[in-house]
Amino acid sequence: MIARSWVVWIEGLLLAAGVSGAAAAATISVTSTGDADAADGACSLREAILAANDDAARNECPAGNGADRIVFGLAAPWIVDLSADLPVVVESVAIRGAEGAQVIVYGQELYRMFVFDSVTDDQWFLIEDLILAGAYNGDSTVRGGAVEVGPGETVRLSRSAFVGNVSEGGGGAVAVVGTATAPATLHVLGCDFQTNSARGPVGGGAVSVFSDASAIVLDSSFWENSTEGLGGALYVNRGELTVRRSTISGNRSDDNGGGIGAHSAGGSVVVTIVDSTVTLNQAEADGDLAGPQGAYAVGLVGVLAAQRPAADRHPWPVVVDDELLA
Ligand SMILES: [Ca+2]
Ligand SMILES: [Ca+2]
Ligand SMILES: [Ca+2]
Repeated sequence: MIARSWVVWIEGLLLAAGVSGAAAAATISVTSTGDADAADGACSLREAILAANDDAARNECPAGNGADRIVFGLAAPWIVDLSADLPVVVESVAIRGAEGAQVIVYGQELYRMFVFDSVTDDQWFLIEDLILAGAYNGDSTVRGGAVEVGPGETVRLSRSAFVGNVSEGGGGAVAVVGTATAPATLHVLGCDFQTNSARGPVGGGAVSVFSDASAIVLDSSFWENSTEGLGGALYVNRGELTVRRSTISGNRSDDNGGGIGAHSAGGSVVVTIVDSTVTLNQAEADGDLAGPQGAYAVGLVGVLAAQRPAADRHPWPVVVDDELLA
């Protein structure tokens, strides 16, 4: 079901872009867990991204052709240890690991991973069946530890896990950043976010939806993520966030919104939560270790719409024992 919906989504985007999927795509197979950009007998993830970006062969990696696929050609499990930030991904591409197996990209707690942004906008990007762990964004002026979605772009994250990623600029694991004229879109489907962290005033321990952007989160879980800003798990500023059939538990904010934080500066913010569980999250705005309402906090002109599901499903919002330590 998930795979089929993914195919329909990609086909729709290709049609919308006027692209013939059959004519303009190459499959680039990563054949090394190494991270070199060198003629060394194997195609690394780094080289594959460059080959897909440039539609030209890069050392052992074959040339991309328009919207490409990057796959992993070795038997899982395996780990790509990064030695530097990965190149910005500038053209539509699907990066797919191995369903049901472990293909891990590890940032060594030093490096950023996937920044998706094109000059033309309206590109699409997919990450599927990957584990992204230990990414680090040390630049407080940009967002996202493991993934950043730039203005005008659409990204889908599917069946992937995000573990122990850290950002100094909001969005410990993932950030989506739009502009008024080029909004950005994030779809999260069947993903797990654990122990990611956003330092500094911009929040979203796991995911930050930052200005003129929207995110839809389905069938996903958020455990023990944390931030010094708003939203221990999820933060949205001047944008829209929809969460369905998901669990947000044990996350923490040193500001407000242990689970979800929403804030609006110069626009509107809408958070919709349906058929999900938000439990045991904590917020500690003033450090006195006492207070209620840690599940979510909505500031300024924020709107929180907690819709109830159909009668045959468990009622929502299920908010239990959340604490706002404020
Ligand atoms: Ca090589
Ligand atoms: Ca390409
Ligand atoms: Ca762009």
